[in-house]
Amino acid sequence: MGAPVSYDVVDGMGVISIDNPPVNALSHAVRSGILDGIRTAADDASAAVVIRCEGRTFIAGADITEFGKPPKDPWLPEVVDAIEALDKPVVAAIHGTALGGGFEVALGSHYRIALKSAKVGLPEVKLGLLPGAGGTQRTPRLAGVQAALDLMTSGAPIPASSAEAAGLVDRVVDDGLDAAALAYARELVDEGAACRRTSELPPSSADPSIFAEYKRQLERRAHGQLAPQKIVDCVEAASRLPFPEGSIVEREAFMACMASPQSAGLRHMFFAEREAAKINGLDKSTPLREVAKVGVIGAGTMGSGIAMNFANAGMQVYLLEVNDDALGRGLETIAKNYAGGVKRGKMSEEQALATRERITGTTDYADLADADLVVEAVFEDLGLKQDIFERLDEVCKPGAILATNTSYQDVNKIAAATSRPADVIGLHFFSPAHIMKLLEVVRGDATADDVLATCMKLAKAIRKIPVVSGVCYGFIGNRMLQHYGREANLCLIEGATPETIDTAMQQWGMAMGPMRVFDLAGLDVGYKARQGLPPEERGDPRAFVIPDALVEMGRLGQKTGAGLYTYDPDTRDYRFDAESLEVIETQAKELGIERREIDASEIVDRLIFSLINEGMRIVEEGIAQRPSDIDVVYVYGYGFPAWRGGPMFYADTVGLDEVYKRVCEFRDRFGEENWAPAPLLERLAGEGRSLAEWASDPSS
Ligand code: 3H9
Repeated sequence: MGAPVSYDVVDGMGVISIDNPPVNALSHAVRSGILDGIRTAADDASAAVVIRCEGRTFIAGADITEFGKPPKDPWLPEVVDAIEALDKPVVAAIHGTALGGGFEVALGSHYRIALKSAKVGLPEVKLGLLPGAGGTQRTPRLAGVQAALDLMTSGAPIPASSAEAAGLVDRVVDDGLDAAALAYARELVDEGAACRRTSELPPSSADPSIFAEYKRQLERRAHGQLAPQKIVDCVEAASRLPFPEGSIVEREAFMACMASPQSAGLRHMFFAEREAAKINGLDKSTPLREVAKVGVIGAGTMGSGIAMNFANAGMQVYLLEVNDDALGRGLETIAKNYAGGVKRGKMSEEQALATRERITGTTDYADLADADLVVEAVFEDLGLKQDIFERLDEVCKPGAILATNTSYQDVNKIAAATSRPADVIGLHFFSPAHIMKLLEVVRGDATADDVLATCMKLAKAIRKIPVVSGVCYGFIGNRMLQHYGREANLCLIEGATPETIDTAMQQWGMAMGPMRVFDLAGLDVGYKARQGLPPEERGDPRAFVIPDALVEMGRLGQKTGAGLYTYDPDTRDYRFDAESLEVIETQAKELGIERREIDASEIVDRLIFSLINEGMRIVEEGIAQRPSDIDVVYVYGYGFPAWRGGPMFYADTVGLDEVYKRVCEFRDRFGEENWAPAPLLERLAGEGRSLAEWASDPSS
């Protein structure tokens, strides 16, 4: 392998080229190479220097795989300072994305030129970190305090044109970046332009009260997270202190973040998300099927949202319903959603119209004859789904992928209704389907490799994060959720209130407490499912008598203005009312339960450890390919805090012996039926091994 950084003199300019696929991350070799290039340029006859990259992008940041390992000189701050200190103009030429440490290299350069299609950003916060190579000190000096805070605490990249407007980029070109960068360098030399050193600018002035206020806002938007708060401290330092002193504040804050479990969790999630897209045992050269035309069956909330995903990605969609009324309602929902997107500034009126027009409503299966993929999204009735698949088998062209959006039903039984089970797969979207990132891709026993590979690729095209699941009741996410939901309901009847449960879980980091989630989803959903089962199959009555009683009173949840909480019809503000409390107390009394105080730690442990225990079974059975896939499901589908790394990573941070001990305590208190420890948990705890160690060799 050649060196990842080269230095050449082109037209009298020193050119430092970085070629470190796939994203030119700042590995040790790259940092050393850039420093060598700068030192060479300092001593040669070049008039100025251009820093550029090969491949699809400018530097995408520090090499995340090196985090957690012993640091090796030169550190990035040293490299960036050396760039800035050079006595000849340095121009950074940006294409693709200049992110994190990559953008800091550009900020250390004296001038920045970017392709119009490029984006720049400081996304360290998404890894529980902050820019650690001068970014927190240089950004506010160039763009002002407010813009710097927004850029760094959101972590969202901005287009080159916005960066230019903010003073972070000097020139934007449509194409021909290399030539334009050389010409820019020549121009600077001819003009005798100064080596513009951002570190020499005075501290960026700001009203000191802005920082406390910004921190308060972050407490709401990024509750419990360390890095965003530390970013504010660093920017505050940049508004007050000379650069070298501000840099010391930055370094200390960076090290504190790097050592935090939050960053470890978020870094785990970064790799888990990318790992989830990989299918064990599947040949990388598996040919893919082409998907340009998609059919969606069912224009309810799910079907409409699913249709939007494909239309947004430029595909032609046929949305099928049984009659014109139902179809009209679905198309109306879609129109409303797009209008909302326009209102929120997500797309222009024209874009919304053009995208909507890619969705055609139909009541005729013949319109699906030439679809490359059909997604069924009707309600959860196995017989109905099997009828639909029988019909699809008759009308669809050979090679069409036939997918079901079922949340619970047996994909193998649905596939068996067709003469082509190899073409059948589960594509389980999460509500609202046009927004939620997660897609469970359910591999049936007969699903063909190319169908699976095509769906994984397609998921990326529609901007979803796919996770493969085997077939079982509820797949990965909902199978685990049953246990979480059961414990939440048991805490409720045993003595907690909806508020104490939700507060405990939200304080711990869940995006929304389970009681509000139940109300949002509708208490009638579980009620109807239970009514369809004989009483002996409904499970532990203590876990459902309260929601059932509320449903029978007409309190179905948010949609009827009351469920476990009552809701303000205009603001959707919620509060716990006396009627709900009465239902809870009456049901407890009827089952002979004496209600007691339940503290937050018991609530959190019961809910989270029940998830983990079931997750252990799911990995051992091979329903999930690896523990980290479960983490992706929970973070992107169920509002689990990413900074805790998902439930399985969290289990390792607690220690499996501790998790096992707690599960055994709950088994002894609450019974074997709900709390039998998963065999894998018991074994690994006994062996003193972590789940991560086991995952690296699951046969051991
Ligand atoms: C930082 O810079 C700290 C500094 O401030 C201070 C230091 C002192 N390192 O995402 P993709 C791999 S913190 C190592 O699928 P895309 C990735 O794992 C860093 N590896 O491609 C994957 O590997 P595989 C701040 C990295 O086109 C492959 O590249 N920077 C890194 O969809 C392709 O990735 C960031 O947080 C990395 N930095 O998206 C940027 N980045 O093929 C993080 C990627 O084996 N990166 N890989 O699975 C991204 O946001 C996206 O990767 C990017 C490309 C937008 C660049």
